[in-house]
Amino acid sequence: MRREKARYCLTQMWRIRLFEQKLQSLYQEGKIHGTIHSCVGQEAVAVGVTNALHARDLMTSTHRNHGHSIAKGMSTYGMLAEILGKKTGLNQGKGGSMHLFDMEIGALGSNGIVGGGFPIATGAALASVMQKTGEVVVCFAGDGAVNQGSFHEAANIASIWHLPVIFVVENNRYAMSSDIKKMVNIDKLSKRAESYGMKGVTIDGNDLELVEATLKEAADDARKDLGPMLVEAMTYRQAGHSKSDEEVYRSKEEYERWKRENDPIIRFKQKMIDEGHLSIEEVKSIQEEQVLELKTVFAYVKRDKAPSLDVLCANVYAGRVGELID
Ligand SMILES: Cc1ncc(C[n+]2csc(CCOP(=O)(O)OP(=O)(O)O)c2C)c(N)n1
Ligand SMILES: [Mg+2]
Repeated sequence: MRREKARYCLTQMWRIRLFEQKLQSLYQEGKIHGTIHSCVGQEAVAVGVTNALHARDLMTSTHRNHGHSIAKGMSTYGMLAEILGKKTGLNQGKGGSMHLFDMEIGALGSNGIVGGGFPIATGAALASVMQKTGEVVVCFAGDGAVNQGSFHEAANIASIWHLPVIFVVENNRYAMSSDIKKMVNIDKLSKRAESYGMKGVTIDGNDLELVEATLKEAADDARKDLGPMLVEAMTYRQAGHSKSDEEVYRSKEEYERWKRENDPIIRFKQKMIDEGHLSIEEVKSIQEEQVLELKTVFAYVKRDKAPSLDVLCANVYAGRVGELID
């Protein structure tokens, strides 16, 4: 891995983690309405996947969407403003955390409906084929989402029509408080791919380089009309499910072990140092740069105003028929 690439990957992972940590404290201060879902511990999936995509490729995200969005290139300013309900937000502050959308960077939207991204991503892949754009679509989903009917319908149609969609299932072991071991009777979720006649693989999702290499192959195949793929990325969420989670469903030991032995940032920076791509000083300064960047972003966002009543009501309520035609 070249030095610049190593810098980029670590920068992106820190950008995501610090963003999530900032949200956590803003939430505790009562400054965020609605809810948020932290992806701390899952950063390597977001960065590895999006590294393998072309800028024009598309993605759909989930309720745990901040990492995917930042990694794909969404502005942290626009995101933070959106989450804090400011008119400078990506959706003028009307959508909040679970409705981050930015067509400029191919982000077709996050989704508060578990499994809601499958049909959207599959439809976008069909559009890509029909319009011959060459775009590949990544559909992020959680382990809980593959038990939804939408997964099975999308997987089947994507396979029979050879659509360029890659289903990236982030298996963080839990769907809210439900342990994956109690929710499915197979050892690997990627096994489900076979029953739809598509390729499926389970990988270590906290190994950024492996995630990127796997996705690169999947995207190359999709571009060659070789059809969709299911990639199960094993990972772990280090935070609670959302903001009200007593975490009685997992042990402290399990959590501590993942944090200590399998944190994607610690693993990546250690590997880069060991392989001589980055020095200890560089690794430190990357983190410091990101602390400063986020501080600056927040300082500006904080001063922004909430949307006016007119803006708040626009595109929310349907007008009278006459108004709509006008
Ligand atoms: C259709 C639907 N059912 C239930 C919910 C409530 N819900 C929100 S997140 C979640 C768990 C999702 O788990 P998973 O897919 O593993 O994603 P993770 O939260 O672990 O990232 C549930 C059940 C929902 N939002 N939508
Ligand atoms: Mg999960």
